[in-house]
Amino acid sequence: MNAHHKLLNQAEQLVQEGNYRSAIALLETAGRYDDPALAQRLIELRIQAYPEMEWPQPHSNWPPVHDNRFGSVEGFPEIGAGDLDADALKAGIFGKGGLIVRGLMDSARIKTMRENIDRVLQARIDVSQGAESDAHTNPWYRRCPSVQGGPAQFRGGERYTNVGSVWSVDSPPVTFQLIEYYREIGLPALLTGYFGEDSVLSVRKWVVRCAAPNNGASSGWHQDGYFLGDASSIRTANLWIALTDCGGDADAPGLEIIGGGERKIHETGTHGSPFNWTVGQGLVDEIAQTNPVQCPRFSAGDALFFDHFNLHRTGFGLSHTNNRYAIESWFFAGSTAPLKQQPVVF
Ligand SMILES: O=C(O)CCC(=O)C(=O)O
Ligand SMILES: [Fe+2]
Repeated sequence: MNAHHKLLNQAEQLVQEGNYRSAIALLETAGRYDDPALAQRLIELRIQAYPEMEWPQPHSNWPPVHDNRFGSVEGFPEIGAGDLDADALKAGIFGKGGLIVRGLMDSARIKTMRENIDRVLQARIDVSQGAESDAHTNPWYRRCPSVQGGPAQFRGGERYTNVGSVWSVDSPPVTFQLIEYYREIGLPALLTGYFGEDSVLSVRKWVVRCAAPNNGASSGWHQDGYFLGDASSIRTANLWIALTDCGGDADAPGLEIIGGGERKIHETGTHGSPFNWTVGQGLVDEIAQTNPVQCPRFSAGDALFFDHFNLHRTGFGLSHTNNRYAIESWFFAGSTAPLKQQPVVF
């Protein structure tokens, strides 16, 4: 038996014993992103684990108290990656609607992730054109059986291009590397401190993206809380990481985003809104009178944390020339993770 099968068998044994956490930890620590069968099995386990595991009841210290350290800051507060901790995150999200963390991803990772996104988008094109979606021939785009539904058409569907969004879980090597990165920067412990319990990712709200300049075609203003689940009960933190210089005066679209930390879901589908889930420009203009729209300048590797009450859209531009790569990772407190997003244990 080769070492690889041995690992998978050991993981299987742990699953039989009901010990998903250990099975996941085993494959994660002893496995590699470029072992396609292992990376896929790991995603299966991460999805299957959530309903099988015990999660606490939501605790009552929510919204959490915070020290309001950014009280006098105009716009989104900013910190360096070395200063990121749960208290800063609470003060950023609950005090100001978000927190910018400069230099969260190092340049080697940024380069790898951008190359990964190119590979994934290309693999999706290949698969949609009938190429074998076999583990070994096309490991970069491969949907696991536990992943339900979604925008991806595997054959004969939409025409895919080298820009667009892909669920991270549709690329097992990317999922492996992203979780490795989260561990490297201490994110699991940080989020446990933030939520007061362990958190999970999800199939549907964990996205890698290459966004083309929209140059005149606006994307929708939205609050993710409108469609994620019951906004008043879920507890979330989105880690959005720029992999390209963008926003502000950069040549690629960033995010347009309202700060202030108001905890309310705004009316959608009115005030000239193009979709039933988007907030119309007229209403955004009203809200912007008290909380102006911001378009922070990000360098590749900078990150922004915000949650499901934040109102934002992909940056609108008229003269952008560059594609923008980014990673969007929504984390949910395990006790309130919405099942329809398909929680992913990490
Ligand atoms: O990357 C983008 O342009 C959109 C991101 C977004 O809507 C989100 O992270 O919730
Ligand atoms: Fe969003």
